[in-house]
Amino acid sequence: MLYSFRRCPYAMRARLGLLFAELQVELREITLKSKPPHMLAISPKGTVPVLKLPDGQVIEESREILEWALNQQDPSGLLTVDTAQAGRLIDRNDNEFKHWLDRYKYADLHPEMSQQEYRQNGEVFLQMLEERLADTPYLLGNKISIADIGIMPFVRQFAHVDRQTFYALPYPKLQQWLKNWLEHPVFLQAMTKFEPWQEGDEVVVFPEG
Ligand SMILES: N[C@@H](CCC(=O)N[C@@H](CS)C(=O)NCC(=O)O)C(=O)O
Repeated sequence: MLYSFRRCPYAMRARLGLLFAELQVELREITLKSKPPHMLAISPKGTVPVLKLPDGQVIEESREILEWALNQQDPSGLLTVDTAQAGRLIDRNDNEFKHWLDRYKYADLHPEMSQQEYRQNGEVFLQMLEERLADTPYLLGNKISIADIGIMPFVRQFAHVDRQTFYALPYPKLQQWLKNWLEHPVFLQAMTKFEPWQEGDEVVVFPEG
């Protein structure tokens, strides 16, 4: 069972992992303002995504959910890459890029630097992604890997702070990579809308069908 929040990039990462792994889960959409007591009971840190497995094990880090899903089955070969390198890219995303992304997005809450400076700090990571995409359509080569789906939701969030500014930056390969992702059927499926879950609701499965 997955507790998820549609707009959360970490939850998107988990949902993308489940979809590429072709796994189906019971989905409980939440709102961050009103987290279900059962979610907090199984994962007191109170962040989404949270995955509870049938054996009772709880996975409460998006990256671990992504890795767990693809380790169950990986029909598209997202792990058929240098996984250590993929891990380093996701580390940089989570530890470095996310820091600047949050400040860029909520610059008014962090007046120590200007929004432009936050954006430029975030662009160090984007520049590195652009270089990776110079010769291949995906971050680790010619096919989608765990790095692409682990990072894509965060680049999307960065772009959507100010789309006009993002698409005017000198990162044509990255812009195309993001555009392709935004139209990718698996991403569109990951963004299916669900009503917030309440105790007593009928089971919702993800993906549907
Ligand atoms: N390290 C966690 C971070 C998850 C996270 O921070 N999720 C945010 C939403 S995007 C959240 O649930 N925040 C709790 C809150 O805002 O109350 C992971 O990778 O799963």
